[in-house]
Amino acid sequence: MRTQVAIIGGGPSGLLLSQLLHEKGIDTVVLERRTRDYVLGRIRAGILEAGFVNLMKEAGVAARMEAESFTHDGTIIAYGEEQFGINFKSLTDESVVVYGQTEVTRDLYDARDAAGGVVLHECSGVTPHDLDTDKPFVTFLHDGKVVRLDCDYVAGCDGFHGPSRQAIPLTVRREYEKTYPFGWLGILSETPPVNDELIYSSSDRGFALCSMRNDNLSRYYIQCSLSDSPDDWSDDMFWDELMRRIPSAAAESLVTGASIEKSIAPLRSFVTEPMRWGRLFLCGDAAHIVPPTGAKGLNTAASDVHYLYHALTAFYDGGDTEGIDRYSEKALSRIWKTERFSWWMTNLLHRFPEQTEFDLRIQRAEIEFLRSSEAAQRALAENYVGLPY
Ligand code: FAS
Ligand code: PHB
Repeated sequence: MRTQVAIIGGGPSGLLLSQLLHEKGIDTVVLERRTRDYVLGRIRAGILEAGFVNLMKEAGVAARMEAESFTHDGTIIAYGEEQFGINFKSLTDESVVVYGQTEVTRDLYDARDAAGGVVLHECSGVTPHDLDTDKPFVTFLHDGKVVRLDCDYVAGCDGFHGPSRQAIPLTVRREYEKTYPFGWLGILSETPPVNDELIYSSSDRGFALCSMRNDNLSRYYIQCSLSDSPDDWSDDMFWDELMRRIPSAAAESLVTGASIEKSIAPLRSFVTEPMRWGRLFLCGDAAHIVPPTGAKGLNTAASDVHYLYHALTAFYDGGDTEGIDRYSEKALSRIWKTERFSWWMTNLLHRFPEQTEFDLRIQRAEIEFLRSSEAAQRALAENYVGLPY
């Protein structure tokens, strides 16, 4: 087999890159470890920046998103019984879009199918080779056969646990990590959202987030212990705890129901440098992870895709290698800013086991300063709607 760009990973990063390159006549093959149903069964992000939406439009995959998504002009920050709104639209003239990652991934799979794209599922032992030569290739097992895929470039879109990052020698690779002493227990329920905007709530019992997918599909999260498992939490226990962490007015109007998905995600900040080694480019969660507090995971994968898509297009169109040579530097510059914002939002809103009374007073003062300062709200809004690519 041969292609121009071998893409390891059929999640949103890999699929969006494949579709964008296809639009420019650049051939790709996507190698995905899991079945399509498995990939589509993951419930993850829900908030898209305008930059992500524009990339989906550029990829010709935005029709259903534009028909079914919601635009949110702001969000609510709650602390105890207090709450205030942050109006993204008036502060930045930008908004965000509510549309689940599952739907993004489904739309991208459908577009690859419609274009006759090659997306191979249940590929095992995917291994990139000779990345530091001008003849890289990838080997993998598929349908019981060992396959060799020759290519010009390899895009490592294989998430945090994939093989691509490990292919960069430790003598070259630098990793930066911060883990948090808690996770997020999330549920999906076929109930109307408690509010028409998201509620980020900081309470003495811990963080809670009220989000949604549509007007009858809600997504809720509560900060939980890393030793918890979803089975420790019945639906009733979840709803009781959520209601104790949001303002009573919201709790009283909360419509509860059976969970159709329940999972726990650990929180981590992680960046690997560089994001390019020879003919390999890392993209998305393969290179960086953020705590989901700022809704930046999927959106930062999108800016990586933007830089890599333009770099490869410039190379194939006219041999220009400036984008390729500067990919890592440009992607990392934006990545570190989204890491900072996600870290800041997480520290602002969560309870940490080692917090002293002084720390708690400082945390409250930070929230009250945010409430009182247009400049502080504009800083949050600029980051939340998405920093420029
Ligand atoms: P992904 O991990 O989505 O995709 C990588 C793909 O590579 C997967 O399909 C995987 O099966 C495949 N792969 C892995 N190893 C492979 C191998 N050896 N061979 C072939 N394929 C391989 N972000 C938010 O903004 N908000 C959230 O609420 C949120 N919640 C999250 C919850 C969880 C549990 C996780 C893990 C992440 C969450 N994220 C959230 C972040 C998430 O949305 C990511 O940013 C997003 O999935 C990034 O997309 P990809 O880079 O494509 O990585
Ligand atoms: C979600 O709806 O899944 C979601 C929304 C905002 C976040 C994180 C997750 O910050």
